[in-house]
This record gives sequence, structure tokens and C-alpha cells, in this order.
Amino acid sequence: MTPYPLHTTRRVESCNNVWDFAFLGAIDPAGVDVARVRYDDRLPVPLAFDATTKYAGQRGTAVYRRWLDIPAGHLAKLRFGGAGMWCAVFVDGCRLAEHGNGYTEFHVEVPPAASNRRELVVVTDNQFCADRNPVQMEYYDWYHYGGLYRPVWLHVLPPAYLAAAQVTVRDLAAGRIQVRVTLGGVALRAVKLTAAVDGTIMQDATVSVTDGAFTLDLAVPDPHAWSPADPHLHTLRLATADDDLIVRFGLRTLQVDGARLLLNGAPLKLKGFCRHEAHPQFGPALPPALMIQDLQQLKDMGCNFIRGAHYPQDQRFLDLCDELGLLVWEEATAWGNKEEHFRDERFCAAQLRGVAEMIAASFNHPCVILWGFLNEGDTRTASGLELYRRMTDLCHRLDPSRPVTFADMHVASICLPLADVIGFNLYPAWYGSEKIEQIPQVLRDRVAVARHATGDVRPFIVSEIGAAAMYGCRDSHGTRWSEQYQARLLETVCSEVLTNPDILGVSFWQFCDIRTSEAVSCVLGRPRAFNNKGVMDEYRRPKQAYFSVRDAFT
Ligand code: ADA
Repeated sequence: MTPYPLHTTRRVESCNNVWDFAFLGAIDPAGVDVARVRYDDRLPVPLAFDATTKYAGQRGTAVYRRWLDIPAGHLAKLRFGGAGMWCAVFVDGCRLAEHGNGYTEFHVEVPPAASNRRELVVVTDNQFCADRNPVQMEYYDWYHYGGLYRPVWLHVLPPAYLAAAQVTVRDLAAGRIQVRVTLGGVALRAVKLTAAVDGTIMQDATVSVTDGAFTLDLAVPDPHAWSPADPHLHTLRLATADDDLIVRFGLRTLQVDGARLLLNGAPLKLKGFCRHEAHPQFGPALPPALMIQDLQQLKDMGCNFIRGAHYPQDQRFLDLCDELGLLVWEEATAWGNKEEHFRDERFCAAQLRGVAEMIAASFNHPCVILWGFLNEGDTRTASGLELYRRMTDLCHRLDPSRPVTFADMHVASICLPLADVIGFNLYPAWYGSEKIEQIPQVLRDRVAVARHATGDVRPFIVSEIGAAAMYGCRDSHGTRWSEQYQARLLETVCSEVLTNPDILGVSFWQFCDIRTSEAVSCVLGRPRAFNNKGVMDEYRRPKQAYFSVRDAFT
């Protein structure tokens, strides 16, 4: 399953078959002599090296190698869906790129050479290192795998190629869109281009190029709006003499209106879950069939909303959300960061880069309705305010069409006025001493806190709430950790969220149980080294709360 954008004229090849693989242990990856690595295994990719039996639980440097067939003299590009937690890319022994942040897509241009057969080596590393990857830290509450956990594709390119096209809806009723096109390779001053929407040519002309980019204003011949109930998609094909690029988009608008978020002018109620990409057998390298099953289970529960916790989700998953009409809060990688991080320019730069990479990769997904970042950062601090402002400004600049949010947890937050949509994580009757019956009042109080902080009325999402339940623990007392307790708590939240017009929606914590790090499990109380707040266990077997949510949402 290849994610959009697609191409019909250039050669695109999946690199997801077997690679030579060597695990070198806990060494400094900078010291790897790629020419001398002895490959001791063969691994299919994508496969996180920590998800397999042999490599489970290991931290260190792992090296992948395969051969690329690129015609001599041709430019090429490698598209990496995600490489954790850091990697360096070498072609024929030349270091072409480095990338930290395992969950964002990145591209590496491969310069032409005289040979047809090129050696690709990817050195990956999942040791925690603030220099290599400041956005994934050991204390975060999920397990950080390693390796190529999302697909890699090879693109054989013409000298000047179509790098990206971003579609923005200008007029929903008239079906008018604006397309920002970026070129790569040899710099051109003008390009002859055909633009077809759903197969109908809407423009065929020479356009001038400024700084490697140009903008088109196009009409969609038979416009059909996208919505969760009717997730209709259109395609745009751009073609030059020797390249093409096919993007898929949906015609929909978003608008914040007081406490409401309007999609195509109609108010939304968001009903959903936070979801990590994880499974005991596949680690973070979920096969498409499992993504589909996850979505079927969300639909079965009556959900229309997913918060991608706490990193951008796989592009193939977002393609499926576009097709099935699920709405997504997409979020850059972070967790509970503090002042010491916000004061570290390395951390700030990596955050800004992560959000820019996320927006570049996901711009055309109609399913994405919110850009988010910095989950539960310390929003009470001046340095926090500074970084949250930089992140908000960047999101608005890169994409003025979507509202910006972040999951806050601090009643004394000074960052809330920056958010277009307020997100609050809270765990009444779980970490706190409240009773389940008090939850509705706690939620109303939190809405009041947000209004006081912003001085106005904005949409409010309960971005996390929940309770842990051990799968199979059914207890007639209905105490904490039992399936009954979790079910009762979630039921109570559902009835408040569904009836309170001041609450835009909820993304329960969480879709299914997930592995976390052992360090976290001691400090936060995580039996089995799992975060057990899923309404399903890690194999997607439903707990009682699954059915309570389904009853409430459907
Ligand atoms: C936080 C955090 C989640 C998870 C949750 C919990 O809100 O954002 O990732 O750790 O708490 O289970 O306590």
C-alpha cells in the first residue's frame, strides 16, 4: 500500500522486501565504518528491530543494507516513512543525510552516478541521545523502538521534478482550490504543466517559477464536499514533460465559531480515542491490515475522531482515515517537556523541524482537522510560552487553513491564549481522589478555567481522560483496575461530553494498551510495563469499556 502522492511517469519502487541487517549493540553510531559492517541477518522492512524475538528490548545501533537499481546518470530520491529513533543514510559509502525523530517522514536526494547499481546503507540507532534526537526521551510514557519502522520508497527522477503540491480550498461551494507546487532538482524559471482534476484537464500552460515554486488557482469540475458521513475524495494530477504527481484531497472547510468547530459550516461533536501505533508483534511497524482493523473497531464504537498520540501517524493510516471519514488531531512528537527542554535551542529547533515535517507530509489529508504539538509541556513557564508561540506561529504560517491546538494539563497555563482549540488532559477519579460521580463537574470547572485564561469562548476538547483496567479483571466490587471501574468512568464522561455544548469532544486515553518503558513503569505505576488504559488490550481484545463507549456513541 503506497501512500499518496502517487506517480505514473517516474519509477517508484518499494524497498520493503528483505534487507541485510546487523545489530551492532550499544556503540556510538557515529563510529560505524559502513564499508566494514558484517551483515548477520536478513530482515523484512518495515520491521522495528525491537519487535522481533531476537532483538526485543535491545538498544543500540543497527545497520540495514540493500542494493538500488538506479540507471546511470539519473537523479533519485528516497522517501522514508519513519526511521527510529535516529538514522544516517549512506549511498555508495557517502553520507547523504541524518535524521532524528522516528515518526516523521523525510526525503533524501541521491545524486546521479556512473553506475546502475548503488549500495544503500541505513545506520539506525535507538539509544536515547539528546544530540541525535532531542524529541524522543526515555521518560516518555511509551516504548521507543528502533529501525526502519515505516516503509522506504525509491523514486527515479528526471533532472527537474515535481516535489510537492499542497491543495487549499478557496471556495467550497464553487469548488475552487489553490495549489502550491514545489519543484526539486535542477532550478527552472518556467515549466510547461498540465493540471487535471478527476481526469479533466483544467490548465495546460507554461507557468513561471519563483524560488522553485508556483501557485495555481483551479476549479474542481464536479465539486463534492468531504465529510465524515460522506468522505468523498478528488484527485489532482500535475504533469510536466517527464514527471507527474497525483495528490488526493477533500473539499472541506474548518472554522472556529465560539465553542464550536464547524466543518463545512456544520458543528462537530468529536467522539474518539488517542491512539499509539503499537502492537506486541509488530512494534510501531503496523501492517495495513491491522490499521484497517483499528479503524473498523473505532467505527464500531461509533467514533469519528482520533488523536494521534504522541507523534504523527503513518501516512497510510491517514490515507485510510481520508477514505473512511475519521477526523484526526495530528501531533508532533513530544511528551511532558519541561523548562530545561524549552531553554535548549537544540530541543526547540528539533520541535520546529518536527512540526514542519508533519505539516509537509500531511497537508493534503482532509481527515486532519487540527495540528497539535508538545503534549503536556510545562505551559506555566516563560520559556514554554516562547516555544509554544514559535510552534503556533509556524503552524499558522505553514497552514492557515487548520486550527492549532495542544494538550495542556496545567490549570495555571499561560499558553492557552495561543490555542485556536483548547485541549485539556485530565484524570479525575483515576490519579485524583474524586469520585466518578464528580467528573461532570470537574469537566465544567476545567472549561471555566480555559475561558478565564483566554478571556473568551473557544472550542474545548477533553484531549485525554480515562482509567486503567487489566484485561479480564472483572471484580464484583468494581474497584480501580477492574474492567467495571473503567467502563463506569468512561460512561460518565460520554454522557457529559455528549450533552454539554461547551465541550467539543473527547479523545479518551486510550484506544488499546501499549508497552511503555520499564523506567516509566516503576515511577508511574504501570503493571506489565504497559499503559493499561486501553479499552482493548494490546491485541485489540475489547474490555467492558469498549461496549459502554459503543452504547454511548452509537
Ligand atoms: C498523560 C500522557 C499520556 C499517558 C497518560 C497516563 O496524559 O499524555 O501519554 O501517559 O498521561 O496514562 O497517565
